[in-house]
Amino acid sequence: MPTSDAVHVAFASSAEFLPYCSVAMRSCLDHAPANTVVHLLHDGALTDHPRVEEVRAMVTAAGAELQVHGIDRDGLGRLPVNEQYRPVVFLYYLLPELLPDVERALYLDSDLLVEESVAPLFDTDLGDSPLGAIANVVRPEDRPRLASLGIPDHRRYLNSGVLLLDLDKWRRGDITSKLFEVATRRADEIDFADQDTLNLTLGDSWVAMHPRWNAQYTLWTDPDIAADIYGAEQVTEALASPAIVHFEGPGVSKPWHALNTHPRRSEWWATMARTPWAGTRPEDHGLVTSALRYLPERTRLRVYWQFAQWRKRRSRVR
Ligand SMILES: [Mn+2]
Repeated sequence: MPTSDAVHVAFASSAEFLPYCSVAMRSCLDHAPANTVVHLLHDGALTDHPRVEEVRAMVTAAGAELQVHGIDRDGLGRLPVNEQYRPVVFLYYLLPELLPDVERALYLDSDLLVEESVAPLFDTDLGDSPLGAIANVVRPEDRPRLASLGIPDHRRYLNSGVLLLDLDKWRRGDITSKLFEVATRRADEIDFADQDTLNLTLGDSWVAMHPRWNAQYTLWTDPDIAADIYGAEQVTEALASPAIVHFEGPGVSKPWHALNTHPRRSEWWATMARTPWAGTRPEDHGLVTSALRYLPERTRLRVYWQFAQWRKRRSRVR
């Protein structure tokens, strides 16, 4: 089939995240249209990685095609990276040049679970905008930070976990260069790597899509705050039938963590069982987290946090 009619879905992964990325991929393929091309972006860590061929076999068996794109990390310049954000999070910025003949691409994070076909999302009318995205649920305590960055309306701060890129418009507007320029110049102010940079660079020029396409964890934990962003009706719809569940946030927010309690957690593990990483154990699975499961949720997370701090200090001493 001609590549121009294909649905292009891009993921970016480190070696460490490859199992989680493959769950996101697997869930996408479970509902994929026949003409799906999956793109796996990496910063060199997956070159000759023994398990990439297992991922390819999974994608091919689902009737889709896998294209792997290795990017030389020296070419990325000085980026606002830290312990949580590695250069790999910026790789989707390069999609317009990696896929020069492709008109649009969907970028998906590795910490999500796709629940239905992404074809309608891929076909979203973007009008004159270069990007479709879903607003981030910004908690009140996080809003002053956005204001200090120069983002006046927290409802117009996008979450970068699910993005629809009009690659032609990105190429025409040289958006990739602008993003790297902002990321470099404002590196000291930027906390949320690619996401802050995208918001600072694109400002208001993105189309807000329905939150069911990027149903963030905060919909479940803070539905009232989410209603302030999307309206109560969209929150109800997203919670009732999320099309893509996004486990954003650190540590225990991830479904692969031993202390995660998201309602879709077991579905995520059932999907993991159908990847090359079937049989993997939860992160931090052990005596401590097993014991902590008996505590009420609030206490459990506080005690776990103290335990993690203690463990970190101990490992520094050694
Ligand atoms: Mn994410």
